[in-house]
Amino acid sequence: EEILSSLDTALAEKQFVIYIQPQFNHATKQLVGGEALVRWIHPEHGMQSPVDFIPVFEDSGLIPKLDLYVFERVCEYQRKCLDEDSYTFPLSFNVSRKDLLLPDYIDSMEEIRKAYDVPVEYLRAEITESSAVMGGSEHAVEIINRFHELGYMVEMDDFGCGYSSLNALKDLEVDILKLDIKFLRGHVGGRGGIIISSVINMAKWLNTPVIAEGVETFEQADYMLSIGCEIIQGYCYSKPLPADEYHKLAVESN
Ligand code: G
Ligand code: G
Ligand code: MN
Ligand code: NA
Repeated sequence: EEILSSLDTALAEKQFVIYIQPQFNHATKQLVGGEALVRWIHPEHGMQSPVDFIPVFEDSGLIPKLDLYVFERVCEYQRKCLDEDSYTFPLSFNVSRKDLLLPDYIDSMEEIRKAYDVPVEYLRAEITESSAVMGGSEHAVEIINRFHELGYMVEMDDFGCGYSSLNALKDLEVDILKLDIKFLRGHVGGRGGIIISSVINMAKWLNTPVIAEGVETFEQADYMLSIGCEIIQGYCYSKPLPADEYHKLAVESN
């Protein structure tokens, strides 16, 4: 397609930027970190959503290139914080299943991280439960071990949205669960509430902190806090922000 040939150009011309969605501790109202989310500022078509273009990058085999570009922007931003500020919050970045099928993907990440001299504790890899399972759980275990050897925390993204969340959780020793609460659809009670509080309990037994994603109202945030989940990422606090706006927020909240 036309879009395909333009992907390489777009990367070369740096038409991609990172937005950062802040994460808050709802008990203290403090900002505690954020997730980097890519945006494509297309010269003719304007801002494109990753929902539309990530699948195209995955199908065309260009996704590792894009994800490494995003990872580099994250390292660059963290370097800036480390230089300018007395504190730096950890940032999560997304890793595609296709990235992890490349044997040297993590080596390439490490080259970038070292070039920017960012300590590994400021960087957290998000993998989705579906990507973990679809690559084969043995492979996923290897990947997670590799990240752990290097000192990265690994987050399981979109937990609860796939077909085999529990299976993935059984096999994969991730450090943080990102629980998408979108399926509550506005109200906090009912079957959805029972399922969510059970997941929070299970995560406690597994000693795995949970970040609630897709939290749209403070009623939902209060509910999550009441069942033991403090960390909130969602529209109730903030949409994903341009990096400089996120930075202002981070500086203010410290
Ligand atoms: O806001 P949001 O629309 O940003 O993101 C939509 C989807 O695109 C999410 O599932 C998210 O995980 C994915 N996504 C966002 N940024 C990236 C990225 O840099 N790399 C990959 N692989 N996926 C991303
Ligand atoms: O990587 P992941 O699929 O988790 O990306 C997060 C996605 O969720 C992004 O598309 C982001 O814009 C979106 N998102 C973040 N907060 C909210 C929210 O409160 N409600 C909804 N509906 N989507 C959200
Ligand atoms: Mn994510
Ligand atoms: Na998610």
